[in-house]
Amino acid sequence: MRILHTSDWHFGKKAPVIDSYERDQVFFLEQLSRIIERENIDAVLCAGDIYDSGKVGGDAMKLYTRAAVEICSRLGKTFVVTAGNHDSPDLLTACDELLEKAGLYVRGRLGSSLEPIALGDGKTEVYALPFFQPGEAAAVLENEGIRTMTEAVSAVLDHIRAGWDPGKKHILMAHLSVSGAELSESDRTAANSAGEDGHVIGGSSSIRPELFAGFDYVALGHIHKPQQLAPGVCYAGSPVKYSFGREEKQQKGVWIYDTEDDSLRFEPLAQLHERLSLQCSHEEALSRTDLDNTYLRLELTDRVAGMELLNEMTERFPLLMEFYGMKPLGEGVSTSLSSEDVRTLSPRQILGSYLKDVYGAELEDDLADQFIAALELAEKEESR
Ligand SMILES: [Mn+2]
Repeated sequence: MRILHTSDWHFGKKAPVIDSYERDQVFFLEQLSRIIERENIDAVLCAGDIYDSGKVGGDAMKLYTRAAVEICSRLGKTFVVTAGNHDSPDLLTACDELLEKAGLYVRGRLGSSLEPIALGDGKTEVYALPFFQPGEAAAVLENEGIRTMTEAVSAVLDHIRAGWDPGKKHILMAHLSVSGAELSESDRTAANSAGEDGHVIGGSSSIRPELFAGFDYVALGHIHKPQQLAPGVCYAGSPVKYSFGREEKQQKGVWIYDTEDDSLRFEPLAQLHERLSLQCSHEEALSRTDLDNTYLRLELTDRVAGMELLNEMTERFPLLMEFYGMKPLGEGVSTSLSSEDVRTLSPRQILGSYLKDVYGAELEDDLADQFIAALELAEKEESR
């Protein structure tokens, strides 16, 4: 059996400027179909966070439906989906018994996921764990001693291993933070467990890769950077670059695991839009003509941010998602204006002196004009 492992699609995720990442996600689904056909994949596993939230709109649901119909109906493959922390288990598991007849297996809660899903070769079993809390494990396993997440995962895996047929291949799906995993800025929830170096903290109470001993392959979701933590223990990561920072340079992709020879391969995914954080002068920014198709975070190092400048940059870079002007000179820098100056100088002179002291910048005419206009408007409002 050839298994394709993906996760963290985050359909319905909102985006600045472009509203949603739908076009990027469609671009991913098209690549996914081609990979499934070309690589003779038998089963596709998506380890949680199909949706970005439990309250997604119709467009996101259509996209998921499109993926499921493509994989199960047109391509005739098995598709296993688990609920991540962003998903609504109830939304995902609607009509689940009917869907199984079509090859789509959905697991939303821990209780129903402890029984394996038998794949077509009769020799491979998938244990598809959704995101869960220690309390759920304590209730399902009737073990009140379970308090922490590590105890919960450990008890659930012991329970599974105690009941399985040792003659078969065992694949685990899970949606959680495993120690040592490298995080990205779009890992909103997992970031709570991050150390200063941007990795999930290890230690005695953390979920270590060794906990998964005995499974032939572990298909993880939750962390957005694709990575292999230990032999056969992998995060697939999100298929789309959802944040600036570390994620800009990541190679997105899916894992392909073959149960016949235990081989594991990373299949890269292309991006419809690359992402870039650019920190440069106004002049350098204007010289870039290659960024029309790039999600951009721009910081100009020699201009104070104002509406006029923002408008200029927005026109120049259609996919500008974040914009910053120059930063103040440093902590504790303040203006040299005296109270006498404030009384005697004109508003334009006061602003000019402030920008020079705090930013080291010259006052430009357009910014001064906007400032004066705003001031006059405020005065008019006040005198009404
Ligand atoms: Mn996620």
